[in-house]
Amino acid sequence: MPTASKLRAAAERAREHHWSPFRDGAFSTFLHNPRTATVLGRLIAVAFALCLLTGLYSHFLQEPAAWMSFPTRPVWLYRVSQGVHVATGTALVPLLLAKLWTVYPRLFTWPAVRSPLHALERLSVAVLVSASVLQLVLGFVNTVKWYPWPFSFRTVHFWLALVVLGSLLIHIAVKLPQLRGNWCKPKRPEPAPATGWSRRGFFATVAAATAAVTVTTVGQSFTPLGGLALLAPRRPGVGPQGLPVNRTAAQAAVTASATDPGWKLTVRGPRTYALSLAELNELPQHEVELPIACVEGWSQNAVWGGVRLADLLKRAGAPSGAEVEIASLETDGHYRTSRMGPEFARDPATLLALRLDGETLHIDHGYPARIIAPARPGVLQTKWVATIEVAG
Ligand SMILES: Nc1nc2c(c(=O)[nH]1)N[C@H]1C(S)=C(S)[C@@H](COP(=O)(O)O)O[C@H]1N2
Ligand SMILES: [Mo]
Repeated sequence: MPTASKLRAAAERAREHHWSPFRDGAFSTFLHNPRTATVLGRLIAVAFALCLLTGLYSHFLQEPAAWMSFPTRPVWLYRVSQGVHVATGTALVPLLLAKLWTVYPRLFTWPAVRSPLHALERLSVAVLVSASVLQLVLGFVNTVKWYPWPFSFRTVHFWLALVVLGSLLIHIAVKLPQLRGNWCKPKRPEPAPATGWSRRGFFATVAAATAAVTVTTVGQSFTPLGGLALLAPRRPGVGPQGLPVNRTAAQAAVTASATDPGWKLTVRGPRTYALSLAELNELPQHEVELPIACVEGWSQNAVWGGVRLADLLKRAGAPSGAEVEIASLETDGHYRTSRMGPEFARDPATLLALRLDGETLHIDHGYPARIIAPARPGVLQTKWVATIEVAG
C-alpha cells in the first residue's frame, strides 16, 4: 500500500477513537472558536502595527536611505518610540501564545489539504507562525544583550518583519469573511461551557500575563516604573555616574588610548585641525539634557556638557548641509563609527560631550569625549571619539 493511503487509513482509524484530535467535534469549547481568535487577532494587529512602525523608524535611523531626513525634536522621540517597540514586542509574546493556543486544533483539520488554494493558505500560516515566533525570540534575545549568532541582528530582524507583514496580510485577506462575521459581539450569547474556562476567564488570564511582562520590563525606559522593572536587563540609575553602560572601556579595549595624555580630537574638513582636551575645554561650553536610548530598550536622561558639534564643524569650514562621520578610538567593533545627517550635525543640542552631570565623563561613558545628539538611537552616540570627518 502506498504511504499516503496508509497514513489516511491510520487517520481514519484515529477518528473513530474519542481521544483523537481528528474526530468530528473535537475542541468544541468556544475558546477555540473564531470569535476568540478574532478578538485576539485584533489586539495582535494593533501591537504588531505599533511594533512595526517603531521598528522601521529605528532601522532607518541607523541605515538611512540617501533622501531621508529625521526630526530632531522632541528630544525624547526615539526614547519613547523604542520604549513602545520593546513594550509591544514583549506584549506580543503572551498574545501570540494565546492565539496559537486558540487556533492549534486547526492543525488537525482533516483532510490536511483540500485543494491547491487550501495548501497555499496553510503554507502561508506556517510561514506566519514560524517567522513571528523567530522574530519575537530574536528581539527578546537582543533585549537581554545576547547575540549568539553570526549574522547581523538588525538586518535579519528587518527582513523577518517584512516576511511577517506579508504573510499576515495574506492571512487577513483569507480570513476576511470570518473576521467580518466575528468582529462584533454575538447578539445571542453562546451557551456557557459545562466545564473549563469561560471566555472572560481566558481573556482575563491573557490580559494579566500581558500586563505582567510589559509592566515588569517597561520601567527600563519609562522611569516612573523603574522600581517595577524586575525582568528588565538594565535598570535606570545603575552604573558609573548613575547611568547604565552597554560596553565598557575595557570591553572596547580603549583604556590605554582614552587615558593617553597626548589624546587629541582631529576634525577633518576643508580646514583640518586637532585640539587637546584642555583646548576643547577652553571653547564655548553648553549644557543639554538628553537621553541615552539604547535600541535594546533601556533609556535614561542625563545632563551633558561640552562643545557644540556645529561649532567644531564651522571651525573646520564645513558646509551647513554636510554629513559627518564620527570615529572612536576602538580598532574594531560594530559601533566603532557612526554617520550623522546634517539635521543632527547642525542641531544646537548636539554636543561633543566632555561632562556628565557636571563631572568629567567616566571612562565607560566615553572619556575624553563622546557624541550626544537628540532623538537618536544609543548605538549612534559614539563614545571615545578620536576623529570627526566632514563626509563628501
Ligand atoms: N565607540 C563606541 N561608542 C558606543 C558604543 C560602543 O560600543 N562603542 N555603544 C553604544 C551603545 S549601544 C549605547 S546604548 C551607548 C551607551 O552609552 P553609555 O554607556 O554612556 O550609557 O553608547 C554607544 N556608544
Ligand atoms: Mo545600545
